Amino acid sequence: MSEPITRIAVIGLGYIGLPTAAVFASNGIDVVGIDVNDAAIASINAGRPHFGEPNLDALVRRVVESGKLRATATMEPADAFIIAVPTPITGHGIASQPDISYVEAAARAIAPVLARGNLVILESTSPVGTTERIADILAELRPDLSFPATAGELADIQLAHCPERVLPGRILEEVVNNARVIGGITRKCAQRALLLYKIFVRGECRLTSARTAELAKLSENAYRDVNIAFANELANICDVLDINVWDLIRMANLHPRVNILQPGPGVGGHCIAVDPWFIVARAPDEAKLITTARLINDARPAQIVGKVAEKTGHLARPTIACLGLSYKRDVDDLRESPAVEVVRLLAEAHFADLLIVEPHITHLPAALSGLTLADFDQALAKSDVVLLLVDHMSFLRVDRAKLSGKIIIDTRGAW
Ligand code: SAJ
Repeated sequence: MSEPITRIAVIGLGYIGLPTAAVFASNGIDVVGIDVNDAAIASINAGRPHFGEPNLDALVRRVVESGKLRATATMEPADAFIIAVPTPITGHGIASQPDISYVEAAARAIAPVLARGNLVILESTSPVGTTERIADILAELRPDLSFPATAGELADIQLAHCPERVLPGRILEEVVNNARVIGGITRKCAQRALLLYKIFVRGECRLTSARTAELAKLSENAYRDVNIAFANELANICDVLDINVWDLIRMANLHPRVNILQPGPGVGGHCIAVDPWFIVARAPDEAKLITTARLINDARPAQIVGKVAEKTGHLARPTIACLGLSYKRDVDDLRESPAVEVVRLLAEAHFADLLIVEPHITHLPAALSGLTLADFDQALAKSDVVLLLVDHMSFLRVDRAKLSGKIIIDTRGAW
């Protein structure tokens, strides 16, 4: 028997939780979103997302006005619980360790309201074994209910890992159309989760085990990290051999089975720069290539700063227009952004005056406090050096005449 799902609680109303909650709500499900951030709750209940993502504003406004989506700080009973909280890392570089404390806290918060027939889904990208860890926490706190580890297919509570795969900037489109991996602790758990996602997912849904789903998600991002590291390594090789790396890659990619990615100032965002460490933490001796790729990508910001110093060494104290802070094109997200790290290292090196241009933000992050956020035109007018860190469309459309006579350092190969 499987109870119909008419009411869902989404725990964590961030980049994944809020769009997911809003899409379920727009498909007629009663959704309550739970978050610890009072400002986010107030903003969502007023019909406004607390971060920028194309088309999310209109959707959130519509589902909040229709009463289908509501945000609160207190857990409520539901048929299904979807956990979409952050899973950061603690420590740095090779010492990075996954921090699943927010997932564990969500499990503890769900426990008191859990009821027979409920489905618990982990969407957060997590180290292998985290879905089972949630089941263990719930089982310990609710000895009156049965769980898959002991009751198998007959368990009162079903648990599954259904990792999100959406690309920031295209979330609403991808959340519906991308294929999904649905990993159940038992087959029945996966089948129950499939019924839930079928409410809105149009992409193919594949059922597997929770552990396979956990590693599949991590592998997708590690695959991209390794491929970007390859491009960045080529950039380093081209530097010593005096070859234009972007030209090189265009040539190599003419081969029908070669598709080299783009070098840049490093890899940012809350996913690709973080997730590979979850694999390394669980299998450090085996994950050699994944570890090396992370280290190559993490070394990029310092290499870019070295390049800037080299190209401006003849100037007494240059003024550098640093274009872009976000982790990639046309988003306002600064998390793990290599551009922020480049600017921070430049400031620390004290050899230049910096004018920072980031059209998607109104104030600088704490890591850059004391520096100047400037308007694009002003920064161009006042600078000797233009350092392109993010290939925002507005930067690519610049009037080339405004760049003439300046030292251009293009870390994205965009100009
Ligand atoms: N980057 C390069 N060179 C490239 C491509 C990207 O330097 O050729 C850099 C970007 O500038 C950025 C970083 O890599 O700093 C990551 O950007 P991205 O667009 O590759 O990926 P994310 O982090 O925005 O989203 C990824 C996606 N994963 C994959 O493409 C395998 C997305 O589908 C996942 O849902 C998301 O991670 C996530 O949540 O895990």
